[in-house]
Amino acid sequence: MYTLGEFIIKNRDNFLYSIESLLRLFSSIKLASKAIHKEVNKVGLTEELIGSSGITNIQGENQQKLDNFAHKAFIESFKSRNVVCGIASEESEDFIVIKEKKENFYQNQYIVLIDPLDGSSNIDVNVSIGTIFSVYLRKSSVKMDLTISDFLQKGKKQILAGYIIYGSSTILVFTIGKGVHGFTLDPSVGTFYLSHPNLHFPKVGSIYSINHGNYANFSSEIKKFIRYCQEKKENRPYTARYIGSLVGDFHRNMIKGGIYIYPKTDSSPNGKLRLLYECNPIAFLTEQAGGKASDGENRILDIKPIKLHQRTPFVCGSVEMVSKFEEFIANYK
Ligand code: P6P
Repeated sequence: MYTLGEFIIKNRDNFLYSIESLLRLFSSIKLASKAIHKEVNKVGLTEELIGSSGITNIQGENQQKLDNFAHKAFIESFKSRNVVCGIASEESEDFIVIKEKKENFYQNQYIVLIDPLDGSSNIDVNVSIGTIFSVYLRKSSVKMDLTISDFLQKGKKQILAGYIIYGSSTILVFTIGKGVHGFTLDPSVGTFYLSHPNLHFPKVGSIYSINHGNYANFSSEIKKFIRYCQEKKENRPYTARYIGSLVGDFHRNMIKGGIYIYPKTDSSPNGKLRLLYECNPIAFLTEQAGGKASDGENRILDIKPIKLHQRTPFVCGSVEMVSKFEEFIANYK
């Protein structure tokens, strides 16, 4: 079985940039994800990382202690590997500049946008949660200071995207634009091994993921699509599966076939999910796995970001299911 490092070296020709810098990026991601894995697996045993931190984050959400731990773990690990020049995190209002050590002045070309711990309301109830990350090359000259435009790049400019799912096992899933591959952590040796090569969405599936609790707030076309999923016809009714953790719902749907929808609602007119560090990386993975990702009308990876924490309606999954959803949006608008 290939380790993550062996896999990257074996497929080095697939990466357009320095393989050393890619290995450094992954070294940072692995280091932080192992630290989070360790805490997630025993969160019920110590008071120190369970429950709320008492802080309301930039999203106006009640930050969990483990959110803060995960945020710090990634910041520190990217700093220590000296490969990233800037980070935008769900847990911080502004982007974070990482001062480059002179000896690597030309190494630190990478911009990371991250949701350090997505689905954290599930931490205390032992349901899968995840980290989602998105990587770009900086746009501004290395001789200049970073600017917000380094972070507000279209999703189609991503060079690397992925997630770590902390569930019954800890799996790192990523793409560099040459397919989607999953690596499972063997905690006994602290190594990620290739376990899911070339992950691919089935063209059509039988799972739909949406929060039915918002039904009263959905537009008429969303309600019609839900009723379509539920009617007895062809390969329907679909099965409803929604765990309140994007990474968990996405990972299952990519393997089994399905569609995940977080549309706009009365209370969230732009949807809930954030474009830069949730929808763009998941959309890159979706397309690389043969699926489709949009806001119901526009391809996610083509959306020009305006603000760091902007939200967007989001649908992703098996091509035929997403296309049918988009048909409902177009026909009943
Ligand atoms: P709701 C978690 O907060 C998250 O960002 C996604 O991981 C998840 O799919 C969604 O929000 C759940 O939101 O409103 O259905 O509880």
